[in-house]
Amino acid sequence: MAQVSPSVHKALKHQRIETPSWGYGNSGTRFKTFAAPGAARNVWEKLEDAALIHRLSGIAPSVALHIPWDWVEDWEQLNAYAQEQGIQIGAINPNLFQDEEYRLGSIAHPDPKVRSKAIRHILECIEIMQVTGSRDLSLWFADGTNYAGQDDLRSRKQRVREGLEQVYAALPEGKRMLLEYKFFEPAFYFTDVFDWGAALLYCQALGEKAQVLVDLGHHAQATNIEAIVAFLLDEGKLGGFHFNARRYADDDLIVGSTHPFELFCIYTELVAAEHSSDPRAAHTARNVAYMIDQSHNIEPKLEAMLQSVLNCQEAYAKALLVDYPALRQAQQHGDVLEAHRILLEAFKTDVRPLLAEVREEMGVPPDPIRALRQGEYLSQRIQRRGTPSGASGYPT
Ligand code: AOS
Ligand code: ZN
Ligand code: ZN
Ligand code: ZN
Repeated sequence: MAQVSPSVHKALKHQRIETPSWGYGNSGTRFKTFAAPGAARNVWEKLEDAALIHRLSGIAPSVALHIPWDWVEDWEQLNAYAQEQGIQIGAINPNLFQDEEYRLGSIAHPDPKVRSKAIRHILECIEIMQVTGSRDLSLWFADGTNYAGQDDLRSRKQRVREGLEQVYAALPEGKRMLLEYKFFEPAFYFTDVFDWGAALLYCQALGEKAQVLVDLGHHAQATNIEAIVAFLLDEGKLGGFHFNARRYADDDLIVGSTHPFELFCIYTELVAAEHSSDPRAAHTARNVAYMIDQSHNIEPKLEAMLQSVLNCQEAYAKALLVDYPALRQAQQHGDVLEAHRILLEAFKTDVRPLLAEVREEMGVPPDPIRALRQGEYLSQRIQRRGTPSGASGYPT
């Protein structure tokens, strides 16, 4: 491989990927959750696992929490524990879908009492963010309807808007709310925040502290996600990602496992924006929250999470190798295939030796997967934690 500029090394050392607490515990599909030996049983163990992924990769220093799955009485204590482990608590995700009352939705529910309950829970999450020092409130609403006529769509839109306004008003300076869209599931006829355009409109109406969150699994087949990323960057409205892989629907599998070229193209948009002369796009790109949102059912949890972090690292490394000035020139000249080849050149580069070098410079194992497999990490966890039971998701 040709000499790589020191700025590429520097950028790779500064890359950050946040892992999700829910990826360390037993989770599965609606059919079955298989029990994983040694899986984390509570939030303390999830933090311990997130810290291990950071020690092995060097680029995963924070973990997103989901409330109330990760509820504790004393948030100061949890925060101190995270710091002791060498990580930080990242985005806070309220749960607006698991309670009985949410059968018809949360902030879009026809009953104002249910809407208030949902808002109270989100406000409680903002309080938690104050203690944990989290910057981002990560909002995903399962709200939607299953049948045409079930509810009035314009009224629902207005309820969502009102609810988001209340949340926005309670958001302290320096904090952000990231609004995640999803085109279907669990609702199958209509979803209230159904695409990036709807999310963008809500965020634009709210103000600067509201930005869009792009979950790679939340798009219809063949949607050009990198184009959405470019558009949102240019509008100053890309707040963050939920990385995962999708072939069919919201598969939540290891990011980069199905469409590595798509992940690379997404990263090229981000790298280009970071270095762009447009201050808004550059500022937006530098503040993007890179988060993983995966739920592994048959894979060993730690290895699946580590692999995901490393796949993001590989995609980013390749995006950094793109010859952007040459690319712009080819674009300017209308040289269709030269422009395309410039991207492919970087995509086809084997960056593994470069990454091994960078990791040595960072003091982490050059081959983190091998280090995880050879270390006693999993066997120690199995000894200590046993096999926390999985659950059948499907009534039998
Ligand atoms: C659901 O499909 C969304 O991707 C959510 O972001 C997420 O999976 C859930 O809220 C876990 O916190
Ligand atoms: Zn079926
Ligand atoms: Zn998500
Ligand atoms: Zn999802």
